[in-house]
Amino acid sequence: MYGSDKVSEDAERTAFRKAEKKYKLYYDDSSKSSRKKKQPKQVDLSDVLDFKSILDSYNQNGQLPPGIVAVECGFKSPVFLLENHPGFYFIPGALSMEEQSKWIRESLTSFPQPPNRTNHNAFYGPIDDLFSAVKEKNVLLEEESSIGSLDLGASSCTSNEDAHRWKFYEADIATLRGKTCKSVKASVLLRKLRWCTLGLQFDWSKRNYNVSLPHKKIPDALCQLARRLAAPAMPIGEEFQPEAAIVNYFGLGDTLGGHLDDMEADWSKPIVSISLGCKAIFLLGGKSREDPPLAMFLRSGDAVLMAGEARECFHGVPRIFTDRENAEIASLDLQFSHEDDHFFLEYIRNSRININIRQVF
Ligand SMILES: O=C(O)CCC(=O)C(=O)O
Repeated sequence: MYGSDKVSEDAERTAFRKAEKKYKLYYDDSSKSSRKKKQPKQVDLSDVLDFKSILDSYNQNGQLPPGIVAVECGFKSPVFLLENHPGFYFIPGALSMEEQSKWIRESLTSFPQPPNRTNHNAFYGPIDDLFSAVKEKNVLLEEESSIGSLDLGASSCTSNEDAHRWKFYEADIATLRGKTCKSVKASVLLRKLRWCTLGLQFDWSKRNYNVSLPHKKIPDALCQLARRLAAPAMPIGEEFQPEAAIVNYFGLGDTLGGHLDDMEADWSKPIVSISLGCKAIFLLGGKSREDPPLAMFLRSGDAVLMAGEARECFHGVPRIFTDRENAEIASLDLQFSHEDDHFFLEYIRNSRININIRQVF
């Protein structure tokens, strides 16, 4: 599904593509030439379904817009279903602030740790302790194998599949050595982190789960959370078995093109999808890209389940909002108000994280 922004001319014309283009971040041409900060083009958001305001009015007067059904499933808020999209469940505010903060921290520290793979593996090989390296302002340098490595100041060691070797160095050592070898700041690598995989590792090139790749089990606490969230969409008497998860990281302007999640054997089991950080627009289409998708906001702490027929529906994320007014992360800010949490705060103020957990077999 990554790279699916590269679409053929035909795909440009589909209803799904049109909606993606409608909500994608574009900048105002008029501000381009001026010295002023680029201004995002205004976009009409009046068609975007807002489950937060639907919940507010439901709590006040018990009314729901046509086509939306509310079900009590033991969460703090009702779960919303869409009559036109059987198998789709929206759980507003499913995660407490503490849970959100916990999973943001894990997504930036433990989740991208080897043997979990990230989008950086293909080029740099496994990278240890990226987030610590960001805090230390370290720089990743490519070792020149012919002259061996300098041991000075190396804080971690990595090697990729092509036997290139990369190590983090303190910035001043990197400045000296960087004249003769390739280098990249840890902060740049974090900004360019797009995904990591937990549990069974997904092989993007073959679009399947490669059970022979080394992997760690999904942490128990995340499995428990996923089981609790999945319950409304599970076949009666069965419990969700989390076997793999993909963590998506979005920065300003990043999108996830329309796609299907069809690599799992049994589509009756839901995909549990958790939103953290800045607010986003999610598009839920139909079985064909020609079906006009429904746009909805996803806020930090919301969870979505896609099971059964909804598993056959195209979906994607054309937009995240990082401006203060639209990102809606004021309460999350407070969770990271301690000085030591400065790096988490800086990251999440401009980013969104999605953790989607799957039962593969
Ligand atoms: O970011 C999201 O909310 C959706 C993620 C998704 O669709 C996926 O990873 O398959």
